[in-house]
Amino acid sequence: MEKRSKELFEKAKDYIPGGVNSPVRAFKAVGRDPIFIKRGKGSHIYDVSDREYIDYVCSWGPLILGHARQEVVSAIKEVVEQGTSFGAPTENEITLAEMIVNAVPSIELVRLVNSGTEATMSAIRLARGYTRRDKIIKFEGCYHGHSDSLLVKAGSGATTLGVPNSLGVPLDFVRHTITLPYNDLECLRRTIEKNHREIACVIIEPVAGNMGVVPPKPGFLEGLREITRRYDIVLIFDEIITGFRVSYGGAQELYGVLPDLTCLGKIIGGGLPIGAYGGKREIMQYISPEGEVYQAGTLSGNPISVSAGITTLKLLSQSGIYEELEERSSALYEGLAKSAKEAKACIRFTRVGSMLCGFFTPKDVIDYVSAKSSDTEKYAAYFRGMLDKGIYLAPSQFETMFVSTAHSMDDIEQTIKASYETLKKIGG
Ligand code: HOZ
Repeated sequence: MEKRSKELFEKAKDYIPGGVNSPVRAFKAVGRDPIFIKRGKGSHIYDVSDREYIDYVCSWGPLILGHARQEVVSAIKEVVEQGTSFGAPTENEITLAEMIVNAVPSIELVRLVNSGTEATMSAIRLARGYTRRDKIIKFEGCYHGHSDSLLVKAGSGATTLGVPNSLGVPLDFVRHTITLPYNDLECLRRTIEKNHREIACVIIEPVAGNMGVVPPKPGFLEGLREITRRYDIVLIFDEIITGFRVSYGGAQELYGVLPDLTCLGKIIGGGLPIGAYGGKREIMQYISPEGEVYQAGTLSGNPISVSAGITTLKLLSQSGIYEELEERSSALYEGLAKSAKEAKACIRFTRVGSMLCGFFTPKDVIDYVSAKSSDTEKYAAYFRGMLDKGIYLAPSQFETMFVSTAHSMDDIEQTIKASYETLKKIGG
C-alpha cells in the first residue's frame, strides 16, 4: 500500500525543497510520508494507488462544495476556452466584487489579488498608509500568510514545524509587530492604551483556524472593536478561512462585529488561486491608482478563478445551504465528542460551524498556549489511525478540519466510528 506515493515523494525531493510546495503537506508532524492525490469527487479523494478517503482537508478550506462540483467545473471549462488571462479588466471581476460587497457586511470596495498572503500583506500596507503609523498588533497562533511582518509567533505550518519566527525575516521588520495572546481583552487594552499613537492596525482571525480551531470568547471581538474604534486604529479581520464558511457573510456576520478591512481568499476562488481585501470606501480609496498605497498583480482578477468563485458563491447563496452544513457539522462534532467519551480518550473538540478540531489536552483551548498544550504525538497517532481507516484529516494538530456540503450523513457516521476505534486503539 502507498508504494506509489512513496516513490513519488522520493522523486519529488530531488526537484522540490522537502518534496512539497507547502510545508505541512510533507506530513512531518505526523511521522509518516505524504500520500499523493490523483483526483477528488464530492467529499472523497483518491490517491495515486486508487485508495479512497473521506476528505476533511478540502484543500485547506476552499472546497466548501466538495471536490469537482459539476457547476464549478463547467464554469471553468467555459471560460478557459475564451482565454486564460488578459492583464486587463473583465466584466466578471465586477460581478464577483459586487457579490462580495453584497455579502460581507463591512465591505464597500474590494480589490482582488492572487492569494491570502497577498491580501493580508496589502491590507497591512493600506492600514499603515491610511493611518501614517507603523506598528501592528497580531495575536499569537494566528497565521496570516508568510509575509515578513506577519511571520511572528505564527500558527499553521510555522507552529507545526516549530519555526513560529522564520529565518530570513530581518529583526528591523518585525520590531513593528506586537504579538498578544488571543482572547485576552485586558492585555489588548493595556497595550493599546500605552502605544495607540504608533499603532496602525490590529489583524485577527475572528475564529482562529491555524492553531487548530479556537473560537473567540464571548465579548472578545466586541471589546476589540470598541477599543480600536476609540483610538482610530484600523481593525482587520482575516476571513480567509471564515469568509463564506461560518456564514455567507463570514464571521463578521455571525458575531455581528464589523471590522474596517477584511481579507478573503479560499472559498471566493472556488478552489482556484485568489485573494481579496476590502472594506470602508474611505480607507480603500488610498489604494493606487486612486491613492498612494501601491499594490498590483499580473494575474489579479484572473478570469478562471473569478468564474469559479462566482459559481461557488451563487451556489452558496441558495437558501438552506448553511443550515444543512450546520446540521452535518454539528452531527459530526456531537458524534466525535460522544464517542471520545465512550473511548475514555483525553481529546476535546472545538467547533464553529463547519470548522472543527480535536485537541489532546485536558485544558480548555482558548489561546496559543492552551492549543500548544495538546499532545502532538497523540494527534499524530490519531491522524495515522484515521488515515488507515480511510479518513483524511489535516496532517498537523495546528490546522482545521473542514466539512463540505458534499459530506453525507454516511461519511459522518463512518468518521465517528473510525474515530472511536482509533481512540480506543491509541489509548486515552
Ligand atoms: N498552512 C496552510 C493551511 N493553513 C497549508 C496550505 C497547503 O499546504 O496547501
